[in-house]
Amino acid sequence: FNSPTVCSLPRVTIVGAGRVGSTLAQRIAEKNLADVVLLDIVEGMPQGLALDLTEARGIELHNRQIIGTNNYFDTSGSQIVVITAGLPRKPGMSRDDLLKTNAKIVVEAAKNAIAHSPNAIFIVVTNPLDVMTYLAWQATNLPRERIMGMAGVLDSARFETFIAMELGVLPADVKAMVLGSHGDLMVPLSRYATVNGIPVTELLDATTIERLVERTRNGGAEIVELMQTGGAFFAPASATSVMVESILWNQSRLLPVATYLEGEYGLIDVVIGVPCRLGCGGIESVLELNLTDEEIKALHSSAESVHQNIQRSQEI
Ligand code: TXD
Repeated sequence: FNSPTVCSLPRVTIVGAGRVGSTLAQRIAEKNLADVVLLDIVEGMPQGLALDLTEARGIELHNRQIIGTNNYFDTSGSQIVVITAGLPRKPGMSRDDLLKTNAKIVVEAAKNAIAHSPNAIFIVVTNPLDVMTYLAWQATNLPRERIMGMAGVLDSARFETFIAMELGVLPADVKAMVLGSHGDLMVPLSRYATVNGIPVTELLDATTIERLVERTRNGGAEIVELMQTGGAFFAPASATSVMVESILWNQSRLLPVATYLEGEYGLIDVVIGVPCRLGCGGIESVLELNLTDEEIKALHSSAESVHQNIQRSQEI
């Protein structure tokens, strides 16, 4: 045989080859979405993970390339860059406790990655999510369509899971949206949650729904408390892969995405989760839902806490 022709396949770079990053690499490769470059600051680690994932290709029946590296040069020409680099929470820590350390890491990662992939769409995963997305947006100077944060898809999946568990129905039949910041002030929209179109409010009483909302708000901490070392990573990786897929395959899915707001919902110069249509250009549009006064108030206090942390981060 002659050497195979080298074709240009979609490439996704994941900065931070920790638990979320490496699981995401596995999801992207095994779903056949793109070739993956896994980058980490720890020498040898991303290379080892990439080799391990590569050795599973024959069994998992895919042929995606997975590269491990410590050098941004190897990330060149990526269509999507996902930033998961940073520290995760320890028991008792809030996401905001990570602010200082992770701000430095994310800004540096975003600047390095954009220098090598000037046309990429960025998805930030590192906590505190909304602030990190804002800082990455500032550091890259990208239009808001091309830089976003993942949290709402995960928080919604958690809410859907708890509803499905309560009702004993298939999780995929439950649809819900959680807006706002990724933290205690997130805004699960119970009145829009359905089981195959039937409003959850018809199926569960208000006290039960409130209990499930509380569990959703506490979803990340519940796992941190159980695991004691690090936080959730399987569902976060799945949630991120859905956003990657919607962008690469131009699916135009309507998902809760952390985005820079320019007046929508009466909010300016802040990043929080709202429904966005995700396609090959990134965020194709931001949907302004009709919210009740109470929901708007909750969204605004969520935004206010992000705003305060953005201010704190600028003082660092
Ligand atoms: O919903 C969400 N957005 C989240 C966010 C859901 C789950 C996890 N969330 C956050 O993602 C979590 O709070 C952390 O801030 C990140 C990554 O979580 P993960 O659990 O993957 O943390 P790990 O396993 O510690 O991995 C972090 C990796 C680790 O391998 C470090 O060596 C690497 O990041 N790291 C770096 N890579 C490149 N460059 C720099 N500077 C760097 N610093 C650390």
